Amino acid sequence: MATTASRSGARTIFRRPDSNTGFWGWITTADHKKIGIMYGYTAFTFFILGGLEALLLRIQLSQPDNVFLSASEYNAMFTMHGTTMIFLFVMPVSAAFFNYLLPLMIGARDVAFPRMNAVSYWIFVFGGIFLYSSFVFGTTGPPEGGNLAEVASRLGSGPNGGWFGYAPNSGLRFSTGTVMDYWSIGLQILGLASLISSINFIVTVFNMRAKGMKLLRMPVFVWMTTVVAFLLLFSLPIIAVALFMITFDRNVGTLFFDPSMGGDPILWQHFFWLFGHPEVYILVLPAMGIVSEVLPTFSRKPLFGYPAVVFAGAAIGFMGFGVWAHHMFASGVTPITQAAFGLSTMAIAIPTGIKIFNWIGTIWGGKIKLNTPMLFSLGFVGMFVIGGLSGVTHSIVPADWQQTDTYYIVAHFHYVLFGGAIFGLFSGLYYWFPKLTGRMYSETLGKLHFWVFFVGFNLTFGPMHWLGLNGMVRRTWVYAEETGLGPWNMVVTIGAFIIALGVLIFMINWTWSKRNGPIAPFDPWDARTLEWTLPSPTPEYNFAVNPVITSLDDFWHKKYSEDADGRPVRRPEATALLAEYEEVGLNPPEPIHLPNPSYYPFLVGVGMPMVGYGLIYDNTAWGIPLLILGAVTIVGSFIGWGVEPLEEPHADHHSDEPDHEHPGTDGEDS
Ligand code: HEM
Ligand SMILES: [Cu+2]
Repeated sequence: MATTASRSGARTIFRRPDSNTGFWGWITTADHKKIGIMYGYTAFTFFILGGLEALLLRIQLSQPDNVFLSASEYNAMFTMHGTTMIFLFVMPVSAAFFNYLLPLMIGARDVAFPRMNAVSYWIFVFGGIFLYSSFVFGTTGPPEGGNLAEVASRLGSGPNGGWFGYAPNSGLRFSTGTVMDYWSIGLQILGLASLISSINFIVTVFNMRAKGMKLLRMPVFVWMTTVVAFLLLFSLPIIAVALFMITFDRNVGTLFFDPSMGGDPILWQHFFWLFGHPEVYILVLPAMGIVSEVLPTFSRKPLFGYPAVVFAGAAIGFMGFGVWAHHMFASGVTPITQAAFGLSTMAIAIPTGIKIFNWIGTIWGGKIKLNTPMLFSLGFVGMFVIGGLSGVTHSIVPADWQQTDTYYIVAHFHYVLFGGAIFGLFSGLYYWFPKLTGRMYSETLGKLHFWVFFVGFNLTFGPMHWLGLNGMVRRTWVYAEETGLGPWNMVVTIGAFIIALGVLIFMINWTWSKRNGPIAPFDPWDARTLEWTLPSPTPEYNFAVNPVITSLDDFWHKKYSEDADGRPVRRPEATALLAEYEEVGLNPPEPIHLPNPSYYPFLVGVGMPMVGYGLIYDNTAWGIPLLILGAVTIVGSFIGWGVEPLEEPHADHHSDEPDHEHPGTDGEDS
């Protein structure tokens, strides 16, 4: 049975939370699955917000000379739409997948640092709330010395400098209100959350794998998670530095990015894109990992060229750090720079092409089952190819001069991020739904969702290609009737509402099936990875007995052998094996230690916005006190956490022996 915490009392500041259930059970949990679920729901809430912002943008652009949104409202909407989708949806929902699945797929009981994992989540939550509180408290101001009276509604009081926050617009000279402080400090907080979890995932992958799971026996999803964690580890410090500099420029009077005082706004662009391009792979590699699990399962074949897919993923991650200036071809960088970055950008298409080739090889000749996860994965491959090809057109420098800052670019990156990342992530949501909830989703609604998405998506983002090539500029709230861009813009807006309908269908399916769907078996898809050997929903302790792995796709090989032509033949003993998994999985032979809940991760999160508000309002009487209180909360929580043992001594089962089969599960502290 799972550990229930005993009280320690003596050494800790608070009485230790001792319940794994109810409201406080969620707030204080250190269970990677619960944290993953909370990540998922929180991220999805932000997806709805980012989507509503997109719909407002599209209503405004549906006809020429529209007056639905003011310019300042439009600026806040597109900035927060982009910022939300990237930092508050795709990144955290990927973290949700990592959290829930990574330990299950490598045969571990939790991540390496369970409470640190909770810290990441709570910092993310409070960072997101802080960023969005700009709509409540933020102020926009006219440029310094400008006489334009700024009449901003609350809707226009979000950050408004674009998701890339280009200097000098984001500096104090052109943005005298507080909204860009919310942006720069908010992203700093969110970055911290991702940085902490990246370290956690790297340590987990390298130390917590089940016996026999060599690196090249890890599922591709785990591999892509690892690559993403390294990308985060190396790219987030770059934007952290840049955000510190802009925060200092705005609040302390430094002049890093102010050209009139010898600063350099182009420096901001280098910093931002040196982070920003790897970030694109951070967004899309998790989806590539998901697709690499789904395609083989529903093609009933092994992944074609596993080592090539893994290697290509790592190569994409590595090369992703050498292409950033392709975002700056129009900023006046030298011809040599343009040539070099044009070439490196073309080169990155090679490992990407390898992956696509391998996915097609996987489907080729397979016994394909077209249910919902498979449809979304196939959609991913198709849409991602379109986005990738238009991406290659940007690598040709003179062509990019025409395309940059037009809707052609907007079309391109939505094909990659929506057609790619989002389709892949939805594929994963359906695929692992049974493991998560213990029930099956409605296949009819799932397929309907896919087709509505597919049609809506292409109606929305397809026409943006020719709108852009016909001169429709990005980040502009109106266009004139004479441009003739009106009709296609109406089509785009209708498409956006069709996408919204798809999201609605998904939500209905999810909430209904979670309670009323048919009970899910252990292994509904006849899959290949370790999580499918576990009961659905996954029990708190994950593995009743630590698994031992002898090959890639170990579970599959236990169920299937091959005939002379290489076709899979079900082993006669497979049925008995599954029954045994069921029997053991639900009845662990020995009691299992689990990390105990803790208040401190939550409190670390609470401290973050206090510091943020303190920094912004340091000129008021309460600013500095709040900042100090926030800092004390954070540091105090870390100290409290430091003296609190990960696992309380357990009454009925206690062993000081480390678990040799599974180093790290016992005694490892965070
Ligand atoms: C619901 C479907 C979506 C619609 C209708 C939509 C619409 C738009 C539009 C019209 C713009 C351009 C605004 C402008 O330049 O004036 C935009 C920008 C952007 N979108 Fe989306 N979008 C959607 C989903 C997504 C998703 C899923 C992501 C990311 C995963 C995303 C990321 C971005 C980014 C990064 C920008 C750039 C913002 C900026 O220039 O600062 N969008 N979107
Ligand atoms: Cu790029």
